[in-house]
Amino acid sequence: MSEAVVISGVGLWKPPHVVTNKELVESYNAHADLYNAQHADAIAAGDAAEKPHSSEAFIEKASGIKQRYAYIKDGILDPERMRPRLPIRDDSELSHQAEMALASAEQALAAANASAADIDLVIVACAYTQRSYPAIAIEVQQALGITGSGFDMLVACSAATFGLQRAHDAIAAGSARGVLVINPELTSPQVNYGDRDSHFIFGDVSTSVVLQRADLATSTHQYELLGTKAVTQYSNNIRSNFGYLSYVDDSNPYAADKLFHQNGRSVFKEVCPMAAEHLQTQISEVGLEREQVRRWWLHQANLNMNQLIVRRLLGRDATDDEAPTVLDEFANTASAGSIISFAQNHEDLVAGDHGVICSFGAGYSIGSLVLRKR
Ligand code: CO8
Repeated sequence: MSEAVVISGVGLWKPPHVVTNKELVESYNAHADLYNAQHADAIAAGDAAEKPHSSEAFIEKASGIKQRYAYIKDGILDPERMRPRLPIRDDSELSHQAEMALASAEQALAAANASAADIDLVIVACAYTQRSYPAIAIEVQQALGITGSGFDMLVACSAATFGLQRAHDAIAAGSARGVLVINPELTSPQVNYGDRDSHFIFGDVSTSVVLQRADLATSTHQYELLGTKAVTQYSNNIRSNFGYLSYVDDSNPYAADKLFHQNGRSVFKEVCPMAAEHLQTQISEVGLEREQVRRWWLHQANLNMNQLIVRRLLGRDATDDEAPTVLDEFANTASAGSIISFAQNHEDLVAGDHGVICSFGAGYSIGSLVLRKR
């Protein structure tokens, strides 16, 4: 029989800068005015579309987002730039994403009462890595003095839960005693801050989780994984065409299709029922009833989306205690959202309480883990 696996520690690192909806809307509107003035003739001739103004009221009502954190704020609010001014570091320096990763990883190790010697595998799981190789995970592994191996994996918004599943399987199969799963979500360089439909959606953050063989874990708060479930179904409704082929393509490597773009309405309509059904199946598979789940640490893309999913699942609204919201403070942090929710809302559970971590997003991809507090 395979060993029981527990989450023994979690870490959350917030970037130092806050960008409010007000700041973002003011800069976007100034950018739109500039664009419209510069393209006045083309707009009048019907050859270009006018950029309409954004609105704080719309953003909060449509998404529940009030602010987001930025790793680098400089440049984002400049109407003539609309992207962070991220200094490129020398190859000999610690990379930006490794720095973010380390900040949350050290917290997770401390919470797990664990050290580098307890970890055999480092997985960096997120929506983008800043380079193809060497893996950010290997850079972090070296910085922490961990022996064993490390690799990066990209599954957009479900990278964290898919990474946790990989970690669980490695421990259950006996190939690792402890695994560090890190989500350094540096989303701001991929946001099109000049696009009204998506300029407000994302924020930067880093989260980390330590998983261990249950008999080796010594932390105060431990959560046994009763089951993990990951599914994907191809969709073009959330897409970024940025990639290594940009070098051989003579089109603009910075064009809007190279950045995050989506058909948000379709995503909303298609993903909500998929996520509700996935969660229902997942908890049934581990022998639980919906009302036995004490807490839902849901993906944080959109407040209305989460409310709809919970309503479909429970047949009623959930309280914030049952399904905590963090996207008002953090916005959508790609795969880290459900882990932030877990990080901030897990210590009050008592032994025997059940909870579910769940993500959903581009791919489409849905990942979930059923936990029981020990
Ligand atoms: N200000 C004012 N008005 C606006 C704005 C704005 N900023 N944006 C749109 N409007 C207008 C529209 O033009 C539209 O006007 P009209 O009715 O006249 O056509 C009206 O408001 C309504 O627009 P929408 O239909 O687009 O509005 P919705 O109510 O559907 O809300 C949302 C838009 C918030 C995008 C919503 O559809 C949503 O959240 N959908 C789910 C999206 C989602 O979860 N996506 C997942 C993306 S994350 C992911 O998978 C990971 C990717 C990797 C990370 C990427 C990091 C960069």
